[in-house]
Amino acid sequence: MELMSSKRGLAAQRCDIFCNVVDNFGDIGVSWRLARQLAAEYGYCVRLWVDDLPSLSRLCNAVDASLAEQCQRGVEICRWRGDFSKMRPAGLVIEAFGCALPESYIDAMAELVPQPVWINLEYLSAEAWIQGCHGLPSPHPRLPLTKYYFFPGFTEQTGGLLLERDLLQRRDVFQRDAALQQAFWQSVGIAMPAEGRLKISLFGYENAALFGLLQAWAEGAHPVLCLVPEGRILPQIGQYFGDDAPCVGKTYIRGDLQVRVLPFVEQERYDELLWACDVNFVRGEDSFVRAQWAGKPLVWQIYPQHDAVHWEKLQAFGSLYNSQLSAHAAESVQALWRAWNMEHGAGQAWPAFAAACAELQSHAQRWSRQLADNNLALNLLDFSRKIGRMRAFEIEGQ
Ligand code: TRH
Repeated sequence: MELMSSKRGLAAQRCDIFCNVVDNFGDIGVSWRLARQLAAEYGYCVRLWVDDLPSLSRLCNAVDASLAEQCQRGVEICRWRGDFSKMRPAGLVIEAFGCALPESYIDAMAELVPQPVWINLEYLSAEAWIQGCHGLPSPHPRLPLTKYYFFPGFTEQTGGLLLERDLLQRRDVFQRDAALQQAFWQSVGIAMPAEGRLKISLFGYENAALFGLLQAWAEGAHPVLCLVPEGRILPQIGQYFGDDAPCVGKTYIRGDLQVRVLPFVEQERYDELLWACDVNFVRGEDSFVRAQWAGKPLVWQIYPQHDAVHWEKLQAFGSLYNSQLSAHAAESVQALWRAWNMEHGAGQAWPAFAAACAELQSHAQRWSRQLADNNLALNLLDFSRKIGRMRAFEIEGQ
């Protein structure tokens, strides 16, 4: 690790990302994705400071959770430590989701000239108010430092969404190429699903609406293959099929429904699951965005917040996403999303959604292309350069 030998000048193109894992995989999922992209596509030397390495090792199996420092996929991964006073901060500092930087690191930032660009990467929301808050400064109460709020989002007035440079191209190749799809299915231990079977990936939190939904699939008009990555919803899958030890590799069958339990795969491979399915149930933030890039109909289980503000977020995204759909398709999406998030009535809402799938499919493709022009990593670097130029100008003027 580099010591703070000089207080003048910043090493070029270095970025520190700080991630405090609150729960699940969203915080680290977004931080890891951004870190990889800044390193691979923009040549940044990225250090990712994370307080929960076991969670990261689920997204990238090569990560050894016992190591304090290691390099994976071009990113220096460091265990979040107590004392940062001897650390030279990078020129670009990203605090993921307001995770509160260590005081000793903030003090070190304040001593640098020019100061690092300090960005708080916020949670994603489609609510209109974020457009007015995106890019706003927040002066430090004690030190001569400013932090900037950077809001991901769906409109041009926001920071956009994380999207790797070649993702949509790779998706299109995959979706056209049966051999690639076959290789994917094989890699998760499944023979290429038969034509005409609706493939549904199901990644979610515990949800009481699951039983009705599974019943609707079992009794429905189309044969369904449901792929469930190992995780929080799995015990309920077991409960529905009368198995108190559901685990990876198991298959359950009822009526026209077949359920397969998949391993939790590495982050890059999860995209392939989304691309290979016809409908994707996703949750939180990062899988929700990836499902949009997959260009397939999706059902979003929003991360529930105790003050219920998630309902407004769900509504805000629904209004944007559904505005380009016919009335009956929009209604079917709204009804299933509401039922899934209310944990009641998803089975009843399913048939209308399934009937609208052809329209939802073309809409999902259009939607992904429409969003692709607003690239978060690019916007973030442009923003940080703008702040950097402003700083240099201020110093010159002193
Ligand atoms: O895991 P999530 O529910 O994460 C969160 C957190 O709860 C967080 O605190 C909250 O603020 C946020 O949601 C809104 O859902 P998310 O965001 O979809 O993250 C899941 C990550 O796991 C994502 O990067 C995709 C990845 N993943 C894999 O890498 N392999 C897999 O097999 C699966 C199913 C997911």
